[in-house]
Amino acid sequence: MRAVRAARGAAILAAGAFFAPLTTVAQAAPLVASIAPQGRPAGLGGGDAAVAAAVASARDGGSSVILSVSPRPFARPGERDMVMKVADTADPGFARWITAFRHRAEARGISRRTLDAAFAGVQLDTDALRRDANQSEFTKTLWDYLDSAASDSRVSSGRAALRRYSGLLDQIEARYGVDRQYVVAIWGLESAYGTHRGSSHIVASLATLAYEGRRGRFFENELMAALRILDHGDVRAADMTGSWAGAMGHTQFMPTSYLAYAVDFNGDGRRDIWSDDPTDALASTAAYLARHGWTRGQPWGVEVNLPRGFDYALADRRITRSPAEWARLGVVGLNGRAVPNYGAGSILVPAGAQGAAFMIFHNFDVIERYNTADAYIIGVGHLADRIMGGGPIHHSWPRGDRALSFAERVELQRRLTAAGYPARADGLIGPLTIDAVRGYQRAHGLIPDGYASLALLTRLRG
Ligand SMILES: [Ca+2]
Repeated sequence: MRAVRAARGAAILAAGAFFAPLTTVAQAAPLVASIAPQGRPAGLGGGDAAVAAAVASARDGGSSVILSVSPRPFARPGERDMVMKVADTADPGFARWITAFRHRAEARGISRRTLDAAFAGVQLDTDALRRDANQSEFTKTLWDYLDSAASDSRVSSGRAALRRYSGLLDQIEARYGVDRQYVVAIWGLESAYGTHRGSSHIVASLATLAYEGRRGRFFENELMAALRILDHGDVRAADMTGSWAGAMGHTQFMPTSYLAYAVDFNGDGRRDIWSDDPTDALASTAAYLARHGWTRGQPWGVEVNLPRGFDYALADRRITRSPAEWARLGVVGLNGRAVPNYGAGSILVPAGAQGAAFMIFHNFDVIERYNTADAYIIGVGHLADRIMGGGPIHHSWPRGDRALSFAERVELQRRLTAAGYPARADGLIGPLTIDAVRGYQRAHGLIPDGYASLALLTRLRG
């Protein structure tokens, strides 16, 4: 995300995401169900300033995406401060923290009855602590991520969901103006169409992460939101389950996002995103996208052919042109003709000149509000296309490349800086780093595609 977009995109990230744009995705565990890169539906995370800051710091970059446990958006603060103490479940400090927190919650208007029910039997969630500490240690490339995001089974399950819920999706589309395949694709990535919604007790997980402190303020804010939901009666504390970092239900809303965007679509008086029936969750997701400016009928992006000799300096999110203007520069659809006029678009080359190129539109930015990782956005968009019958991405990826580790990204940034191309050494490949890479490439006669590859690092090492 890049600094510029960070503020905007911040909304969706929830727990921690880190998200760097695209080339690699790190994850702490195999992609089981959700595939969101660990950023949390930001939007879903709400407009919390702390999140915005975390996101801003997280997203400088271009080359790697941190996926979380379930490749789900989970905003990650960054891999640097992953060190953590391991506390045991009987930690007396945690009990004291809960007591103090309850006073703060009561002062904020949460009823004692809700607090009693919410904290009954709550213990430190060591699983959440462990995952929080480990989540960004593994790295996955964009192409590996996309292979999973749009696997044959995820595509066929998505098509089945489209048929099974066609009536509901008709109503949701009519009400919110959000194309159904995107709602279904988010559902597919977030919880494998509801089959992996998470079984962590949300209050215990959030309390643990708030107590642990590394991102205490963020999680306390989410915990407070969770208690408001309980206070309102939408769900019982025992049924408020989700992922270890607080994302809940079919489309993994963080509590603050739920408060801001969830809807009661079936009219039973409760905004229920937790139960087997996905009605409210799918409508809430559409409401979320609508609220962030979804343009009906506009694709997230389309794969394009770049002309020989294309000036890669133009492949920059900050540069937008109409499809007709791009066509004049030789950028056309896979059929060789100008891309239809979907509005202004920019060119994205997530793996540099050796991989696929896309013309992305405003809806790309809207999906970004759900999770800022470029890999996630491309994953949602591509899965949506596949669900509607589209084919695989046409161009190949540099599959021989592996993802840079965090230490290697930092080393790359240090070496670029030392070579006269300033890049903050934070391990996050964002606009600043991409610009530094381009500067170095340009000065050395390389294609200035901004791709932070291992080959570039090797070259910098001399
Ligand atoms: Ca309902």
